[in-house]
Amino acid sequence: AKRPWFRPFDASTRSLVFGLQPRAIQGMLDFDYSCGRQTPSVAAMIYPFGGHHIQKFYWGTKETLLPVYTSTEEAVKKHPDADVVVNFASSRSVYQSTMEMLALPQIKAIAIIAEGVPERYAREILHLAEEKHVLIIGPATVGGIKPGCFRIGNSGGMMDNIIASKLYRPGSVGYVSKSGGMSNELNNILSLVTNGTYEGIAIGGDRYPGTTFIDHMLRYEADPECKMLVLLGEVGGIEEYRVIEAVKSGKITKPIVAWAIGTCAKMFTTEVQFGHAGSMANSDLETADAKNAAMKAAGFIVPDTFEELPTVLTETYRKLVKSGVIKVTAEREPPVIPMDYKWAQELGLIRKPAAFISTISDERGQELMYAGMRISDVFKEDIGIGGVVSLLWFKRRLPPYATKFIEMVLMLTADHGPAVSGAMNTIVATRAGKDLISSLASGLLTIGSRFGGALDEAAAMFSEAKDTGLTPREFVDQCRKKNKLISGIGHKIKSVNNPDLRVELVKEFVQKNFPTHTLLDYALAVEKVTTAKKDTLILNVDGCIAVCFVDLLRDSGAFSREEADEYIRIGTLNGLFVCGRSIGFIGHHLDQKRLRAPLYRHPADDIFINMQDMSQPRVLAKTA
Ligand code: Q5B
Repeated sequence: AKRPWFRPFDASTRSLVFGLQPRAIQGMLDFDYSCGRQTPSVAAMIYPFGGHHIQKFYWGTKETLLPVYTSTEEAVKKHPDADVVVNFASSRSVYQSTMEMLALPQIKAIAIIAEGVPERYAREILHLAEEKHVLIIGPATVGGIKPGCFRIGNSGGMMDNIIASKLYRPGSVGYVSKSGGMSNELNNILSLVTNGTYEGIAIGGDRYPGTTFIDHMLRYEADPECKMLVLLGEVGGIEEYRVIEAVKSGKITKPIVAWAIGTCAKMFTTEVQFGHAGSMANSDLETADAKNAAMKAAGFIVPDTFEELPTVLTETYRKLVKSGVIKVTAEREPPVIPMDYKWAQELGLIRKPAAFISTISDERGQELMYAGMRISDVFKEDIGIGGVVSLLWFKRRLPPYATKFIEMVLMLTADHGPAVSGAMNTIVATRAGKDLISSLASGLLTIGSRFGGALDEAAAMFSEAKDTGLTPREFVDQCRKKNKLISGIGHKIKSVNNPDLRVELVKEFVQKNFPTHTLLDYALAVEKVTTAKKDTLILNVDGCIAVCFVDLLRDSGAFSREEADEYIRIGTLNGLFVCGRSIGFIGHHLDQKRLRAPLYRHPADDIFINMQDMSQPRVLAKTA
């Protein structure tokens, strides 16, 4: 839409946002929605990295999608209705991106948000923008706001502020200030003592802003909808004097309420630099007092103190209402803007049942916690990996002999050579070119009832047999009758005559350190029966660890009987083998990588291949 020169933003303004600024964009869309706009004021985003994509935003209670382009040129082509860019580029890249924007005739206004833009760059931008008749707001600014129409980035603050200051509909007062924070203050004051803001621009605090007070004051003067002007100047620079000239020469005739901030500078004995780069008086003319006096002398309405600003605003506004310049219209109901879920939750206005419950660790506070224990205490108290397992698996500290036992198990099960199922799988996967995690997973997936994963079933079978009062022989006979192998019994190569020393180490530790080892004793009695049949039917490493762990769960005093039974029932103990053996599998993966081992192909002569010729259609004989 063609807009008059003095009105760069209206209710149909469409903009492009340079930079990924989802929060600011959501704020702009929420503002649009509160104004009753039919189309969002943001048409698209520009982000040079990461390729084309779309991002999702709220539009009222519904959702909408905005495209992200990699160049302003492309965005402009795709959105011929967008003539404003809100440029969130950093101080490093803002020069280049703004110069590119200025080369596109479709762009009529650019807000530059970045702080710390080198003054040389700011002046070059300013020069080219003047040549191209492009309105620049900034740098170092929040932007500005046109109530009921358009909001630049985060101007106006949070939505509750926007609603409280009635920025969802236009008022009659146009203001220009340097600071975004002071703009918010003005929006608030104007909503209380007048019919509100018509347009407000924060030109930014740098020494070379793209547009200055006079540029916006002249626009407001020309805009018939703007009835009253406010100039919030500050110490430093001479821009206020250009507005004074305009008033003196009759270019500006509308009433101006004005104040230059920084009158307190005289209370300091040295020169004062306020928050903005340009807010320092380099001569008497640039002091806030001199400016206030000059503005007053020129006929501006200048209060004696900043605190009196609302009073003079009220008086000026009332006069304009009385004289019929401002027609007071009926207020519309403030719009209801759906509150952002996170914000509402923070304010304690809503609650929602959590989808997940977690009770073992927490990283939300200052320090990571394992079952309520600070990570620093984990190290201070040197609880070791056994202690960490006891916290994260059982949510409690276990006695030292128990954590030592866990550590022993992890160390014992860490590896058993390259020939076992899991190591083989890891090696074959690695040699097929797979990465560490895939190769590890390939090995871990072999852990099951025959290999390494017999602990849980062994714990369940032995404890049930013992609890139901079966003698070891009755237990073995019963299993045989049911054609059921006893989990935890038997080994491919270890036997009575070639004992598994890992099992010997576990037995020795448990017999020496555990308060009781009833189930271990029972399992050893079962082993006597099975090895009498075949000497490889020993209590294997899975079985031995499993029964000892049941003894620990039941008799350490750290668990109730119900808890102990539950850990057996829900399947906990295979985790020990998984944990331990992961160390070995990773070792095998790294070993193969180091060896540059090529793709493995199993020799065909090692596979008995028996294939029938099934290539002809099969006709089944008909039965009578
Ligand atoms: N028989 C382990 O089998 C193995 C019997 C049984 C009653 C049994 C087998 C078994 C239960 C599962 C188990 C964990 C498959 C093993 C581990 C980690 C490892 C591995 C490593 C590491 C071995 C011969 C005769 C037959 C069978 C009978 C066998 N097992 N009777 N209860 N449990 N065990 N797995 O040697 O009359 O001749 O027909 O499944 O606990 O995985 O190092 O390699 O650290 O990596 O092939 O230590 O015992 O024996 O199947 O030829 O059977 O004994 O019925 O009787 P084998 P088979 P019959 S530790």
